[in-house]
Amino acid sequence: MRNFLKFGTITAAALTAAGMASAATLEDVRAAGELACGVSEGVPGFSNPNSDGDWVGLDADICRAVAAAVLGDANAVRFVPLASKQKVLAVSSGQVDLTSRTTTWTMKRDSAEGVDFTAVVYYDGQGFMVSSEAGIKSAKEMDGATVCVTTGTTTELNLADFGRANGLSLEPVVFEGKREAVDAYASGRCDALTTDLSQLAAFRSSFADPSAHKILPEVISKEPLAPLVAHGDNQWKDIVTWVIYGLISAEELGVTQANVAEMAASSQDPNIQRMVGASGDTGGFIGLESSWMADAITAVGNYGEIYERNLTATLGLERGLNELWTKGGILYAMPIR
Ligand SMILES: N[C@@H](CCC(=O)N[C@@H](CS)C(=O)NCC(=O)O)C(=O)O
Repeated sequence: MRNFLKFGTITAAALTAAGMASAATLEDVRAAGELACGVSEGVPGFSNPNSDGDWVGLDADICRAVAAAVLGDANAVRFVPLASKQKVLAVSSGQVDLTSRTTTWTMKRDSAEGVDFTAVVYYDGQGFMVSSEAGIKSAKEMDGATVCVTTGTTTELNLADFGRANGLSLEPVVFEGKREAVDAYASGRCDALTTDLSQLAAFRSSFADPSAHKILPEVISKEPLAPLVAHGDNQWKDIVTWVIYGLISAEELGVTQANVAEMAASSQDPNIQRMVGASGDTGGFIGLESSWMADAITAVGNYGEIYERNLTATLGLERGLNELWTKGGILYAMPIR
């Protein structure tokens, strides 16, 4: 009961703060002329500053697509790096308009922490990375191991569950930020590093000698990663959700960054016409211009192009579950009509 009350208070406070800031997020974003987008502290492939200081990656591109759809300008994004433990509060309190940052959609976050998740942009799962020298082939051989982990993540609970379910004593070594956790692992302070598999691949690729580290085969959890917005502004949630569905639908329909203008001018496919603003007014359903998706696709390409550019080309991540439902994956966008 005490927990329930305490929780209720936090939620109400978060909602009040968010409610004030977000009842009309679309108007706020238009007035500001920019989208405040919460990103990671740096995960290659998802959100990471490049050598010019520009944020690149799949999560960063989702924000650019939303800015293009809402403001007609993919560059009108203010990227706000957030540590894991800040990522939910930053959006529930209105500090950012949207968080697009390797965040797992869980019941507790979605229902009791003042935020709403939009649509999954990457189906992930948690795994382990160990030194190749350790000669370990399976996470089940890790009894007695120390494991570096970041606080405020789903990772901590999954690690404890996995240890208990398999009768393994796994000692968590908990860090406040990702940099500390990764550095501690790299310097040999822990036997293993655990987080989402995509992040393990990203961190491994950033090491001087990636082959000195290996990712174990076990996938110990479901980590559906999705951008999140403050609870209480349905229109804003619809906007972010449908931009994501639009990017996935564009891949399904063969609309690309290179052909979108031509498609808008001459496609005879009614599904394409509705999406790119050539017929009907799908943008109007969510308070945007009819060119909302044409602008987003022109800026960043369709989901497949975003994935290829950020995750296949740089990290070699296969599509796997993140392939379209028509090609054996589970990506399935709701119809735009
Ligand atoms: N998907 C998980 C974990 C994601 C996560 O943030 N992981 C840590 C692992 S090291 C992190 O801080 N990553 C780097 C970053 O996002 O800046 C969650 O939503 O809790």
